Amino acid sequence: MKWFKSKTLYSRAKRYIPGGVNSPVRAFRSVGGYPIFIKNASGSRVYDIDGNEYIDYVLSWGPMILGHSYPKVVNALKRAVEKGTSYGAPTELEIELARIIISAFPSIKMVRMVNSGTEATMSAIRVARAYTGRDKIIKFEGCYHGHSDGLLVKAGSGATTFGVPDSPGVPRDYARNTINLPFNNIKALRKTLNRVGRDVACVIIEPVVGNMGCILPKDGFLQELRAVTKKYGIIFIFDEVMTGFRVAYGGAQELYGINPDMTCLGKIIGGGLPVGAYGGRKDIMMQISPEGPVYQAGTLSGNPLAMTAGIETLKTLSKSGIYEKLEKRAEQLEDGINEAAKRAGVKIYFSRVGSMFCTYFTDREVWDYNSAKMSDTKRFSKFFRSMLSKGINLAPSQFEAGFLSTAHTFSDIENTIKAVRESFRTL
Ligand code: HOZ
Repeated sequence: MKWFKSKTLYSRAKRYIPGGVNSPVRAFRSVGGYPIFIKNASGSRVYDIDGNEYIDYVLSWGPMILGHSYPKVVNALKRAVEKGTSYGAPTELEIELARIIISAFPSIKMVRMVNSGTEATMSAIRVARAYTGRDKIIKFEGCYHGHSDGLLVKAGSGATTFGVPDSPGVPRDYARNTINLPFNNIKALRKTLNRVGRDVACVIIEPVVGNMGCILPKDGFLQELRAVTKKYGIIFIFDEVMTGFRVAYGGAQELYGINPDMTCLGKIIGGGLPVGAYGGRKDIMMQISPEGPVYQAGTLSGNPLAMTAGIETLKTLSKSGIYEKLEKRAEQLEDGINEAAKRAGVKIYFSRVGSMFCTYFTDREVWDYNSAKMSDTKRFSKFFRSMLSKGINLAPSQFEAGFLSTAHTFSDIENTIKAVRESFRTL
């Protein structure tokens, strides 16, 4: 496989854009080489500028659950674009998307649209602080909730990939109000809450962590979190930017039976267009301006194109059999990768919830940030490069989740497993 054009474009991009990319992990720094520049995408495939074809497991980092260029979404967008691309005024589309979200997530009684997951989490935390009159927040090591100041403390995703989980530029006073605790460790949380429980505005969590690979909550962990946050009057926020409409139609809260106070969404609800949303209990959401005093606004919030793509995507996802189909394909992939590892004698830990997964190169179980960091990232890079050369597009970092779409066929997975077998033999 040749990547001449991508190489040239990357040199050009670096002249104008820091690192040549608009989001750090895309630069391929941790896996070596240069990014492939995408020309177009359709179904389970992406095509690069050099004419190479890949089975895609990045899926724009999650949103494309129906595959790329899903005809219903594309056609609806074509019709919508003719009507104007932004009005900065309310539309019926916003009500429809809000209605669909609220009917899928019983814990959400009201919802506000924004433009990204970062905006959603940042705004939800502001509301939680205003509602409780408290400043401190608790997050978990390796969870990534976007790049707003107070959340870039021991953060996952690119922050972990590049070894700067605590970003310079975040005022110390800000970071001081962020308490970081180990994921899946209820004892550590209890101990902290004993000390400062009444100063904490919210606990924010990725219920399935997709930003240090894919880490599952241990049995009872989320339930315990729900109970202790209630005890201390703390707002419990589920960051379901990745898991919402992904691990189940009603997200991780449906899967694990949790009723958080607030939920953040993004990715899938925009059907591949820039969107985010935060919602939750009515008494909390009524704090938001113009109903209440908490300010949050945005010119492109509720954008008609993003609403249209989101509505069409969620309508399709609500049809029966979709999540069962995703589960079947994901199981096929999991079994194939585990079997290939066994045959090749490569130690891996394959972690998965529904159509979200990660292959760690370690002989231990992965339950938190420290165990995720034990993965052999050099081995991952070698694996990544080998897979890419065989036409399989994985996320270019050990600390990102992989995703499947309804467009991935049985033979796509078979071909992927074949590439995995060959790649494992070379490690
Ligand atoms: N933080 C995103 C995934 N966890 C990466 C976004 C991107 O590079 O597009």
